[in-house]
Amino acid sequence: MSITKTVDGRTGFVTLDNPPVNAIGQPMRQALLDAVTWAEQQDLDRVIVTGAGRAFAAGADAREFDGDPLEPHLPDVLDRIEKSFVPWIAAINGVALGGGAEIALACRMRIASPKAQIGLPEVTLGVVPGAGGTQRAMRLTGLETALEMVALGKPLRADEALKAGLIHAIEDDPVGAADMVNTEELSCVVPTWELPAPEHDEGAFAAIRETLAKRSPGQVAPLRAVDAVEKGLSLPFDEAMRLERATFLELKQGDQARALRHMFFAERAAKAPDDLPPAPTLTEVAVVGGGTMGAGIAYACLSARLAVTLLETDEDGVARAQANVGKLIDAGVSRGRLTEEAAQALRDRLTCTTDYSSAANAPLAIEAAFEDMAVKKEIFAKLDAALSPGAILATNTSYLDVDEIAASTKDPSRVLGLHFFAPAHIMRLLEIVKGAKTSPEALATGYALGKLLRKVPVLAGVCDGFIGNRIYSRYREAADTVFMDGSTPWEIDEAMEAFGYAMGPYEVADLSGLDIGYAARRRQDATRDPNRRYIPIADRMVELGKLGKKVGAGWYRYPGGGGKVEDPIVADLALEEAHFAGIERTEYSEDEIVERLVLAMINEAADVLAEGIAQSAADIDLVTVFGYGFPRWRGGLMHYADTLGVAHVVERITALQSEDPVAWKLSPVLANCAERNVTLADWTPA
Ligand code: T1G
Repeated sequence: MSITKTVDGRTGFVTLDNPPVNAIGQPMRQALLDAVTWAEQQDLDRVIVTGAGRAFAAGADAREFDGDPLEPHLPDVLDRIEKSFVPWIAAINGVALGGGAEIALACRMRIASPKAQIGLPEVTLGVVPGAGGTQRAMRLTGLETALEMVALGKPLRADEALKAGLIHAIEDDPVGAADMVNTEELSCVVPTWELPAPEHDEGAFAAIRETLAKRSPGQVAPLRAVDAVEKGLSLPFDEAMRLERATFLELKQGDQARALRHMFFAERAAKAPDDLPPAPTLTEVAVVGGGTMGAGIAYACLSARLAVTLLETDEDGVARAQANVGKLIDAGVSRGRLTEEAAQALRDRLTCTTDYSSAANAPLAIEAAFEDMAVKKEIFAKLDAALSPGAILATNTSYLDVDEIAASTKDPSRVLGLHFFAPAHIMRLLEIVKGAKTSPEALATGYALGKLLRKVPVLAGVCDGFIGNRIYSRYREAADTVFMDGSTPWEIDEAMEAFGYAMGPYEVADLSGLDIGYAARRRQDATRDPNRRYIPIADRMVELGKLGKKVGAGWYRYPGGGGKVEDPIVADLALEEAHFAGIERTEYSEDEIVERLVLAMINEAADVLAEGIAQSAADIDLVTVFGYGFPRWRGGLMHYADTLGVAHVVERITALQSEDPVAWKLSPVLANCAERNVTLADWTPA
């Protein structure tokens, strides 16, 4: 299916019909082109184009972008529509994005339903609009709105689009309204391409480029979209269209577009495995622990319309839990995300209590208590006693052994890990940790919750740190090694921010607290390889009470006012420790810092794959981007490794072995991929 065509009187109706969101592939482009000729043979005074189902059109079919462009090309189709003697009206019934919006912009008129959205999000896929978005939008809305649309990719709601001049009207029935437009009036509407381009405005271009420098450093497409608009101001329309198209074709083959397309589809592929039993319908859950994580999880569940019984150990805990969730609800209201009525509905669905029997009917309980095995076992024993034998019991632990917790319950098959990331109601990643005895039903319940909360679910096996924290621990170790051997936290953070992280590892550690890493290292003392180099600086920081921003000083000092300053004591610590260790410190370049930290993560991630802790390289990409801030426009850690080339990665890690053969022991998966000349994306256990 691609479009359906009907005639009623002198009105032709064209419906874009390619479920689920009318992506515009080659068949639809051909059918649209044919429909223009068809319409010209029907004695019509208009064609109304609309979308079947919930969308008008989601844009060009991004699955075609890896291959050569297939005719007819969308700009040519839209040129035919725009210049036909039968005027087309877009009845925008839902989202009109990318090429979908461009179809609408090429129509003579645009009438949208109140819930419609119109946007040019191509930059989120690493490209620019390729069918007139950079040239037509500005002719309708003026420069500032058009620049924001093409460079930031944020869609306009119908009311915003009307105000901006992008559409002519908002109607509950856009198709019916389009059919009622006075023919005379319709014939007087100037085709978009004939409208004058706006005057050049230095300030507008400077402003958007300044915004991009802050919001999307390193990303190419937004800047090129702005360039296409700017160049279009002084070119004939057709020439400007050719320049836009050339930019689109160039970018779609580039690393950043490939990376962003990879993330787009990987995120949508993150679903419950087909072989799991049908997901249960969840209407209520129990959450144990009303601290930061528990309150965040409870708020996320309340926001997904679940009833929540939040269990605490005593009345003080109950009051604290109530207050923590209440704060999140109030913040939702103050930020305009929740009406007071909606907020009250959340409050009405929340029960905070010490009485576990209140949760007797909950099909799922999520434990989010203190990270101590004894505490967790005690909680699971109480859940075992209070909930039904079929209830699924989940722990939010970020590193403790899920199998050990499961073994303490009557039926370990009901136990799994649901590892949320702080803030739990905002971070999209959810690691679904499968214990040795976790049943398919338990996993199906975990995925069902993840879907309800609109999380990105990733299946993880049991090991210290599962997927994300295990890779992150190696990242931190590599950073401390570079620090010990020559760089400063400031230099390391700057290097990783230049690579694309919003924040470097030292600033992140100051935010989360150095005591967390300290506890992790103490936990690993008993099992750490005695031959593995150990960097003691972070321990000394904790022993000095430098726990991070929460105490005003960690790797940096926070003298108030929001900024951070380097702390000479920290640099002295490194010098002292390096002296004790007899190390000749090195001045690492930014590239050398990035290479060491990223290769360390790639090597560890390859071992995570080798051990079956992660199911695929794409899953590791989801974890690193949605849980740890790896730059999305690099496609996630393993996609980035494939961009570097596995052979190059192996060669560089091998070279680093001369510095430390233990830390740089090459993962067998990397060796295997290099040997078989396969990408990490395509790696499967032999
Ligand atoms: N191409 C291919 N498949 C697409 C697609 C697209 N543009 N958009 C969605 N899908 C698939 C998606 O993979 C999923 O597949 C299913 O549709 C439902 O999507 C020339 C060059 C429209 C807001 O960037 O933002 O036009 O998993 O789960 O949550 O200038 O999809 O079911 O197999 O996301 O309701 C520009 C991308 C393209 C918009 C709906 N357009 N899509 O969200 O459903 S470039 C975009 C979205 C372009 C032109 C340029 C969302 C949505 P599956 P979904 P949803």
